Amino acid sequence: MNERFRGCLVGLALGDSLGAAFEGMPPGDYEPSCKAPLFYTDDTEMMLNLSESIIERGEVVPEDLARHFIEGLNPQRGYGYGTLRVLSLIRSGVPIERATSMVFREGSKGNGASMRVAPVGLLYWFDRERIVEAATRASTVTHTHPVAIDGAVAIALSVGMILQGSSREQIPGEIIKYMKTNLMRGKIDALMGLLERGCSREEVIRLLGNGVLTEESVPTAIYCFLRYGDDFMRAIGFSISLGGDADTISAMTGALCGAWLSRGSLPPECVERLEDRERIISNADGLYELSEAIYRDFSKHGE
Ligand code: R7I
Ligand code: MG
Ligand code: MG
Repeated sequence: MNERFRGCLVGLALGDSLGAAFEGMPPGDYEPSCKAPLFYTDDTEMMLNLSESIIERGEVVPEDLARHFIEGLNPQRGYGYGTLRVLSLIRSGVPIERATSMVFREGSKGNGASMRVAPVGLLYWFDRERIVEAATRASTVTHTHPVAIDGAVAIALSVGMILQGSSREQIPGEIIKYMKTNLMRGKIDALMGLLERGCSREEVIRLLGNGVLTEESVPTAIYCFLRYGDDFMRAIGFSISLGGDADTISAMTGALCGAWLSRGSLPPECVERLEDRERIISNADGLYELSEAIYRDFSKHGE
């Protein structure tokens, strides 16, 4: 189990850093390469900030999470405009609930909440209701649009179901039950259809998307995992070949594949070159320890 936690966070960071070179590119036959050092972007940075806040506080505490996002922010890592703006408003004293609706009226529906949320699925893997609740809380510090929340819930639940030992086929049919928006229900339904009949890269882009919005990237990443999840580099290679928001689609694909395969099955020549890998692994271990304690309590009280 500990190795799956590590696989999930290392997989996310690998996907992010391998995809970073292709963010904003048109679709193409790109080869992810581990020959040079692998530097991560905002996707991994926010995941680390979220993990560290959870480990310190034992749960998702929005004010503490905002503090970690603000203090841990390196503006060179390619943050979304809305997220930067919301964090800057919070830093200047605007309450979180107000700041999140000052950039986009209904709140951002960028994929920034989904790309970082995997630690929540790890923490509460044994309890879907808790995953939904905590993923929502972890999103709404920056992303309050219902589609952004659905995306984060979908990724966190997928991670949780992998750890519960669900088969890959079971995952989309389960997570669709937790989607609150028709848009995300429709996209997850579409991805199930594509898995059944097989399809080209162009169809994946046309029907699921490769963009920065939640509905254009979260279903795509889940699709990449479900189609190629037994082979990490193949899954990441496919997600990168879609172009568009390549770092983020690959980060989410990588988190799911890594949880599925465990750390030992990730390519060692890539893990070796990954920036901050010790910090990433230590976060996975901290989450594992915390999750074990919560799980023991959960089993004892039969909650
Ligand atoms: O969601 P967010 O943190 O961005 C994450 C992305 C990932 O690809 C990272 O790798 C990084 O590159 O950025 O940041 P936001 O700015 O909240 O959302 C991303 C973008 O989605 C925005 O800059 C807008 O272009 C778009 N967007 C919207 N457009 C119209 N209406 C988000 N919400 C809306 C909306 O409501
Ligand atoms: Mg990024
Ligand atoms: Mg991105």
